[in-house]
Amino acid sequence: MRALFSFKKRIALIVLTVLNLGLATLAPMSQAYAVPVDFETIPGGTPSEGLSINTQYLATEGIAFSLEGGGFPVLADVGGNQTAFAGPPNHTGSDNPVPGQGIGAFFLTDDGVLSGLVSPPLIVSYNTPTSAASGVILDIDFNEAFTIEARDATGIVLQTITLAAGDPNTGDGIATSWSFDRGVSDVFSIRFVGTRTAPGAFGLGFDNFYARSVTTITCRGRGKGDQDSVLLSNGTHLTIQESEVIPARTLRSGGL
Ligand SMILES: [Ca+2]
Ligand SMILES: [Ca+2]
Ligand SMILES: [Ca+2]
Ligand SMILES: [Ca+2]
Repeated sequence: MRALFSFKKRIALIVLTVLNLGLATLAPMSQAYAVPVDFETIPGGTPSEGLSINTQYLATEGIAFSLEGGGFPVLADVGGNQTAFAGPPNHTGSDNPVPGQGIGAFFLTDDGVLSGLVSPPLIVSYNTPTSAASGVILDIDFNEAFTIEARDATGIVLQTITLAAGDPNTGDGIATSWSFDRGVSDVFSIRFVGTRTAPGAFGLGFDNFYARSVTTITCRGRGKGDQDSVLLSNGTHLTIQESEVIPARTLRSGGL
């Protein structure tokens, strides 16, 4: 019997047992799929305002960050110096989201300079392609618009998402969710670019980034000790072993 299972639900039901991959391979992989890149911790470092983010997530997520035209994005801290956006009340706050947006203490911005109406686009590059990604963009207000482009290996745009001020769940200090799930792993990079024509200053706020997602889990076994094959969105196969009897049912696999 075959079924599709939500990875999150499955992870609560099973104990992952690596049968055809080394443990060293699984450890970063399970971490990558279980939690987003939220910049509250940095692999190999400590988060701080202005910290350059480039290849810190290459080993764990298979991604690298850069700015189009050269250089790298930097971390912004909530509060403190204003380097990314003006939040509530009424655009007077310093890099502060509306309470409850799940941003924590740190997020990613562009060049860390809040001035002018343009900023260099953020590029996320993948070492192996993904089919899906999701995250949030902060403080889309005034007449700002963000364009998110999923691109192939040659930079051709495969899919575009546009987030514009005035859309549902946008506004001063709001974290606006975005996601794509193409069903085929053909995305080698994602480009984030924002525009604004209203007087003021433009800056990027980027957080809670799921770089990849499970697309399909094929379950062959139902009984304790049975083995299932898990196909991850990057094309990697994992074999898992049931730790208990799983009732037969079908669930759609959602983006993590
Ligand atoms: Ca964060
Ligand atoms: Ca700050
Ligand atoms: Ca804004
Ligand atoms: Ca604002």
